[in-house]
Amino acid sequence: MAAEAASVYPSLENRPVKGTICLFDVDGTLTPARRTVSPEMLSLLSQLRHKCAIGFVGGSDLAKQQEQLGTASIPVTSLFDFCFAENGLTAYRMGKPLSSNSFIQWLGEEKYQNLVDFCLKYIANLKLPKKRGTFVEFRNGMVNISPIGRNASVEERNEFEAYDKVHNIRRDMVEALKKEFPDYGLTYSIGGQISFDVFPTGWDKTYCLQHVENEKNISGIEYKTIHFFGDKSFPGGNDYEIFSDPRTVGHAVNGPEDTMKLLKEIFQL
Ligand code: M1P
Repeated sequence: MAAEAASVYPSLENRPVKGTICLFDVDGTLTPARRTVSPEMLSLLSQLRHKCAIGFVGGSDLAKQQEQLGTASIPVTSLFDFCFAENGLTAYRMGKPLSSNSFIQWLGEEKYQNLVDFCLKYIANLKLPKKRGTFVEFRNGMVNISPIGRNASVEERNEFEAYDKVHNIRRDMVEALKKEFPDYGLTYSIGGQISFDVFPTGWDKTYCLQHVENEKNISGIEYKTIHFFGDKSFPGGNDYEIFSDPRTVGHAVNGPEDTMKLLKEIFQL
């Protein structure tokens, strides 16, 4: 998608398929896991943006989505009409920020420290083929916990993922957390390869839909058809809630190629 193309999209009110928006998960849907988007995908998204509104909704923070979807000279916020990082807790509409929310504000310092201390002790007692660094990543809207550590290389990630499939490290840790903090109102989501996300119940990807619904108060557009594309749309996956939400038309995909195939079929691109 050429940088200059961003300026020639019709305004949201003037898109041919006006009441429709397509929302995409990022990892495994627009890009291969943790990798960058292909030129083919960007070109298809650009074509789609001439027809209807487009947005992404990712679990990671905006910096990571910038790495995966944008370039040094192209901000990711110019490539989509709506950018929902951290499930929409950090949100942009037409390149401008919308109201944001934070996990620490919601949970409070004391409970947060109880949670982190428990996780670090639990991980200290785990025996794994490898441990690296950054076991807890504090984000605006959630905390991300990784038993191997977020500094793992791509190879180490793949190794952990395979190990976890057999030994259920993440599943067991999530069960232990649920047991320890039953009254914290938290949801645990195993979305990627090496970690799981912890956030207030209801702050899953459906959180971003309030911004989509609020569009009627901004431009007057009511998005009656909200397509969602995600590769983790199965129960327990981090796309499941928005995929199965009655407000969306959910599409389960098995990678970027599959997403492109579906888009071509649905929108005759
Ligand atoms: O978008 C899916 C997940 O991607 C990453 O997971 P992992 O590092 O385990 O592969 C994380 O950014 C996670 O928060 C996110 O849900």
